[in-house]
Amino acid sequence: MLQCIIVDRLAAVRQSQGTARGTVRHSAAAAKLGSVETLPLADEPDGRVLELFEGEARLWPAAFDASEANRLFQDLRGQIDWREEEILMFGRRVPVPRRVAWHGDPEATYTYSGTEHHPQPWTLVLERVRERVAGLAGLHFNAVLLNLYRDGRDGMGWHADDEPELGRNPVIASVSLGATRRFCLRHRRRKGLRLDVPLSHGSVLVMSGATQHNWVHALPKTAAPVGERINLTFRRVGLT
Ligand SMILES: O=C(O)CCC(=O)C(=O)O
Ligand SMILES: [Mn+2]
Repeated sequence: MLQCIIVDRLAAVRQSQGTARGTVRHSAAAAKLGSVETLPLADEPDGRVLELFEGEARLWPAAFDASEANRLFQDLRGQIDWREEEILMFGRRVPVPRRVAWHGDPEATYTYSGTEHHPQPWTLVLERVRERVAGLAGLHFNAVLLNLYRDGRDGMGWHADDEPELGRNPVIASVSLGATRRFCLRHRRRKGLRLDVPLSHGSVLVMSGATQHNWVHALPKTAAPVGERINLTFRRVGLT
């Protein structure tokens, strides 16, 4: 079973009537802090809608079956040139707690964390994953950012994928492989409005609509023993 952990006074409740099956929506109904919503694991053809207040996201918990996801993990772990990266923080360059890679079409140059990234070419494996993700999201992606979280000491802080080259209301398709980690979403202005989604091996999460403008997201570090995780976020750079 898939569990969405609700960390808010407002509930994210399963819609029982009048909306598509599998929809999770923030409602004004009172709910206990930390209440847990359990959803059946089976994928809907159109994914599970996480109907965010002023945002949109869709989740396919098992878009890639276990054997396919295992193979992808092994191929990417071994084939990608995982790099250390530094960001500028208070005038000092500090290493980010993860390994990264940027692949895409030649023109998909992307600036984030104060650094311009020129893409590595697509590999066969990345092209295969891109094709699958394009089918789910109904969009063509021209670049992908890869993150390797080696253990619970690796993570990513609060941010939005809202760089100017991604355009207005960017669609971000995120593929997770390896250890399940908690992906947190928080509304920018209503800070109590939060949704935690465990992203498991073979899952695909597509964020769209105004999500990047109104919400931030993070992958918190954890003291729990966790194995390696690879995340791929497919993006549309300069395509409007
Ligand atoms: O690892 C994740 O699930 C999140 C990655 C992410 O937010 C990013 O690459 O911008
Ligand atoms: Mn992000």
